[in-house]
Amino acid sequence: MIGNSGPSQTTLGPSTHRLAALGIAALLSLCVLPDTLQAQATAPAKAGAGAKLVPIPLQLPKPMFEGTPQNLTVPNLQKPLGRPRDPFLAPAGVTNVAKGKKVVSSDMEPVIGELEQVTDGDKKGAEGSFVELGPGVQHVTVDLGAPHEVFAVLFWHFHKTPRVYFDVVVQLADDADFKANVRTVFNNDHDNTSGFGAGKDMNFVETAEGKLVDAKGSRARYVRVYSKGNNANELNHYVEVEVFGRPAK
Ligand SMILES: [Ca+2]
Ligand SMILES: [Ca+2]
Repeated sequence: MIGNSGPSQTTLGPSTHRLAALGIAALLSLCVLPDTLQAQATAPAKAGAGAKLVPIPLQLPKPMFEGTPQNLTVPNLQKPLGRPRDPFLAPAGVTNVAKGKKVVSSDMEPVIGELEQVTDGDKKGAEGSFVELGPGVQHVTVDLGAPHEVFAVLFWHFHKTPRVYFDVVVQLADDADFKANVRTVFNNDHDNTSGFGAGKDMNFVETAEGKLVDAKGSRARYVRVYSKGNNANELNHYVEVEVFGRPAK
């Protein structure tokens, strides 16, 4: 692409000019390199050699507020990126396999809403688009119906106003009881108050982009997201959980 960078090259006669042009092309390709490395860094580990990686097909809801406020007194809080998140790459054909799938929870009788809303595709931040679960440690668990290769888990707790949900833990498992082959792919419970071990991930502010967790192509049928209240109250809210994957071979 850079080698054929426009009509100026066709007018170059003497070889010195051509060498100068090649030098510039080399410099330009060096400039491009960090982006390439970044894209590789976000690529799932188990994509397979030579697999074509493309951005997963995200459909984000409308933002409910501008920017990210700086006055949240939450420790270990991730700095806002200040721009849209980088595309997340996965093999072509990977889709949200959680849409419409069955959801169970530690609170089977939500305070507000129904558990079906967790996978109904409605990701709006407004009232009426979230499920409210009771206080303390709660989870929602999506049954994908069959084993899948899971590349990313994307979820929104609540994004009407800037909020931080605590002790967010994301797990994958082979069985509904989370006893077989349980893998933790995200954990920001630093002091282990939820009892899954001390997590090293950072707290984050909810936005319309949702929180995207790299699941690295892990094979699983069940996806569980825990939380333990938020900086505004002790309750737990879920707008949507999406799982980007494909049926396991
Ligand atoms: Ca929903
Ligand atoms: Ca904690």
